[in-house]
Amino acid sequence: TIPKTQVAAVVESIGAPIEIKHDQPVKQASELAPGECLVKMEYTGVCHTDLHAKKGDWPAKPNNPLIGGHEGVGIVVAIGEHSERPPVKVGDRVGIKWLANSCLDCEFCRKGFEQNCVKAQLSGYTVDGTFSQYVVSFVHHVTKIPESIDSASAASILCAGVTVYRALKNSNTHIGDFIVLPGAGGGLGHLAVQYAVNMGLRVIAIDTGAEKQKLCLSLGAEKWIDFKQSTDIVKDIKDATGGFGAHAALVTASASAAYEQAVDYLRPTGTLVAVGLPNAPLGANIFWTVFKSINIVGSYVGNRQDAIEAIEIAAAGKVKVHYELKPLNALKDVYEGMEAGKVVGRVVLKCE
Ligand code: 8ID
Ligand code: ZN
Repeated sequence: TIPKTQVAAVVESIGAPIEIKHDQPVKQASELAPGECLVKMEYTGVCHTDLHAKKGDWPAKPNNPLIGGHEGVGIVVAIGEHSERPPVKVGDRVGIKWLANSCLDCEFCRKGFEQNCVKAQLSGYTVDGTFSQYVVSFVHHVTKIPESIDSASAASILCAGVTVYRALKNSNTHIGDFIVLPGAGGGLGHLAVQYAVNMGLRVIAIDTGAEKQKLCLSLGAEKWIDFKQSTDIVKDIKDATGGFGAHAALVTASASAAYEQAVDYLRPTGTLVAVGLPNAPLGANIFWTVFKSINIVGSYVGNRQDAIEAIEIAAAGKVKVHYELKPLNALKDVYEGMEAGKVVGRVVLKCE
């Protein structure tokens, strides 16, 4: 039976503190619209995007009061009546990603850019997210979770994993190429290291601190650069790449400083993939961008197929989320740790 109320982490207004509330309503089966499903949450990862949402520091503002969270796994407990050919059924274990729903009929959806649909609904931003016990999501966009991966290990693939997986597809790289990963010790970054190594790329990890260094090197990065200790990141990267610079940079750092030198340390024809989301201008020198034939691309989460591929690779054991498990009511502390750059890999919360 579905309870009438639940526990959820709520942000009442932009910048307000996280409150753990015990009286949040749960939408009942009979109240679900066609296409909606109710998911009983098991685990949810905490993404830096959730912290941006809590702070309201992006130009597009979140809904408030807001239940954040957009990389979660749970069980479908109800499906809206008259849902058209639902690809999931009650009892299925599914993932909830940032892109909660899209129209599937516009130009962008048809071209596989579901994330750019003008009617896109975003989990934990424009619709309530996974920092709760029950979430209303959408049958055509939830991702089935393969049996061979447990829910806590799968959760962060639904945002961090799919995002860097898709971003690597956008990086114009091939086996043997060098890729620089600023932010490599964080949630997205440590998964980028692993998907990149799986592609046969040679990874140069940039982040800070001994723990993140150890993690990145253990995951297969060939070179580590501590951005707080290096006096010349461009030289360090050129030295590590035979003097030419890297073929690609995939920036997952949430600070704009991490973007500043990318065009300088890329080799001619290299690609800068922008993923980390500071609300700031991209400070690339136009002359060198042109003169070196540099590509600059933005890469925004992934579509349904990217999510399926990213989770299957993880389920096959080729990519593992390095996470610390905490209760839902630890969210406030997790945000503080994240703000201070202290989260190594990911934090995953148990939703009950
Ligand atoms: O679709 C997208 N493009 C997408 C999807 C999901 C998340 C974008 N994001 C965005 C988030 O909103 C956030 O801005 O990616 C950014 C990173 O998310 P995250 O991986 O969840 O954050 P984190 O775990 O805090 O990791 C960030 C890492 O960057 C390092 C930090 O030390 C941390 O390990 N870092 C920073 I801050 N400045 C750096 C610098 N100058 C840096 N690393 C290298 N050089
Ligand atoms: Zn995210």
